[in-house]
Amino acid sequence: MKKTAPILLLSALGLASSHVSAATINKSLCVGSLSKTLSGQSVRFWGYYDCSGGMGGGGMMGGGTVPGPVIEIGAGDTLNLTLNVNMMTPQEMSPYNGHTVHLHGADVQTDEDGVPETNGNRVTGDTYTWAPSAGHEGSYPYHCHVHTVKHLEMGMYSAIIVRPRDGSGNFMNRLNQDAATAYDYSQVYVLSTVDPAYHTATGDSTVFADYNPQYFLLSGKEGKTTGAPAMTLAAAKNKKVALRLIGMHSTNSTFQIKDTGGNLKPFTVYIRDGRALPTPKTVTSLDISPGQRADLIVALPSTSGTWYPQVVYKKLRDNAAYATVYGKITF
Ligand SMILES: [Cu+2]
Repeated sequence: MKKTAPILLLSALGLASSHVSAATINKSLCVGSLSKTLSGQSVRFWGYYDCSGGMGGGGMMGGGTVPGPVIEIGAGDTLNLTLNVNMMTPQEMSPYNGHTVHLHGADVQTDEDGVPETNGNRVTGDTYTWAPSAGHEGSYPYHCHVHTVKHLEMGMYSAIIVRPRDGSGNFMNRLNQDAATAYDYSQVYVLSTVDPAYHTATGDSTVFADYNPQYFLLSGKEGKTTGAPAMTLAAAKNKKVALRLIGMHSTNSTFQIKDTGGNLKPFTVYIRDGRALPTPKTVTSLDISPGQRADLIVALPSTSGTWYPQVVYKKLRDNAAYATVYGKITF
C-alpha cells in the first residue's frame, strides 16, 4: 500500500503522466503586410500567418493577420514553431533586418527564445522548440523580438494556448487539470494598442521615444461601442465561459464585465502568466499590464441576458483612460 499510495494520489489529481499521450506539433509562420482601417484611417501592419502547408494563401507579400494565428498545444507536447526563411518581406534595413518569434514567458533555452542579441538566434528564419510541462497550462504571447519597439507595434504578435490533455490525448475543456476550471465556451482576447506614427517611422527615429496610441484593439478590432463589439460570443445561460486575456498592448489596462445596466459581474481568475494561482481569485476588476496574461472563467446566470466584457486602456503615466473596447456575450 505504501508504494502505490502516491501513484493513486497522482491519478486522483489527474496528474499522472504515463497515460497521457503527448504530441509533436509542427507549425510554420510566414510574415506578410496588411492594412487595417481604424477609425476611418488606413494603417499598415505586418502580421504573421500560418504557412504550415506552404507559402500559399496570401503568398509572400500578403496574408498576414493581426493578431497572428492562435496556436493551441497540450501540456507535455513538443511545439516546433518555424519562422519560414522566405518570410523576409516586409522588413527594416540593417541592423533591424529580419524577424524572429519570441515565446514570451515560456521556459526555453536562450537559443530558442528569439532574442536576436543573444547567442544562437537567427533573424533570417529559425525553428523554435518548446515543450511546456504539466502545470504550465495557460496563455502565452509570442511576438517578433527584432527592433521590438517597431515590430511589436506593427502587429507581429499573437498567442499560444497550452491546454490540458485527457488520458486519451484529447484536449480537455478545462484551463488546467483542475476540474474546477471546466468551461463550455472559450475566447482569446488579445489586447493591443496602435500609435500610427510608429507604423511609418523606421530605424532609430526619435518618434520611438514617445508613445501616443490612437487606436485601441481587442483581438485586432476596435469595438468602440456595445453595439459594435470587437468580440461576440453566443453562449447559453448556466454555462461557463473561459476568457484568456493576453496583454500585447503598450499601455495600462483594466478588464471588467458589465451587464446592460452597467453593473459589475464577478469572474474567477485561475491562471496568471502561465501558472495556476495557489488560490483562485474571484474579482470584478483586473489590471493587465503589457506582457501579462490572465485565464479566467465567467459563470453565466440562470436567466438570459447580455454581458459586456470590456477593457479600459489607460495612460502609463497617470492611468487616465484613453478608451474602452467592448466584447459581448449573449446567453
Ligand atoms: Cu519583426
